[in-house]
Amino acid sequence: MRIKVINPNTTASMTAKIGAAARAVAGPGTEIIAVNPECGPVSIEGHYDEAIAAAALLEEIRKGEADGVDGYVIACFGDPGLLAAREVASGPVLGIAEAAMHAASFLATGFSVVTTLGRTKIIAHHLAKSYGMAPFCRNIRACELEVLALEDERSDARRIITEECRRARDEDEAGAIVLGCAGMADLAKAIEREIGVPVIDGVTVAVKFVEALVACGLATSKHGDLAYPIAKTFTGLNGMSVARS
Ligand code: 2AL
Repeated sequence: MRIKVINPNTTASMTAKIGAAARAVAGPGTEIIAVNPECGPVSIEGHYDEAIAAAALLEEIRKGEADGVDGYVIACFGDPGLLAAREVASGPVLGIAEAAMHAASFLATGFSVVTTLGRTKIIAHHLAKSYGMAPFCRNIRACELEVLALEDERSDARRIITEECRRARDEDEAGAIVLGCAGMADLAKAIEREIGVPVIDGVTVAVKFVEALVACGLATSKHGDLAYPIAKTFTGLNGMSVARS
């Protein structure tokens, strides 16, 4: 099967890291197509970034449909454009926040999210509530690290994130940690070894959940609100249409 993993920011080094994490867990029959859009923010750190990035992400879903992709992962912790992506896609679409939070709820009675900038905490909070994960979510913590610091080897990101995860374990009594950025995908196992509780990177668990759903022959419901978008003209957006033949 083919799973398209979309990093909705335009930073290619982060896409490569996300693709490597996805391939490390993908089954032998699974091809991972890791992409980022050409247009949009270099990092997603707020509602505005998410709104702009979502349009380009949906274009990647449209292309994936034309290419016969079986399922998708939205590799940004705000899960931008998730429900719109499900309207466009026939196969399953999972966001990394929803995948990671659900995985954490299977492994512990409570988890804390450790994310980048404080201003993104409200996004994770809203997601936990809308996914029904609030009862499991002990806390949402920020490291005050910009997303692109995760791409800079000179930043002290790994140490700072590890220490915040350790505080989450001890101060929140979190049985598991959910990493709050796709750019942290390469850190999960090292942090887990250091602090001794499950540390969940959403990219890897989302890939395995999509794989499982496709293997079970399950696809996105086209009954009701997730039906394909209504074919219509999008004024000023050349060639944009989701009409299916
Ligand atoms: C993210 C993420 O996963 N990718 C990105 O650009 N921003 N989320 C976050 N909370 O920093």
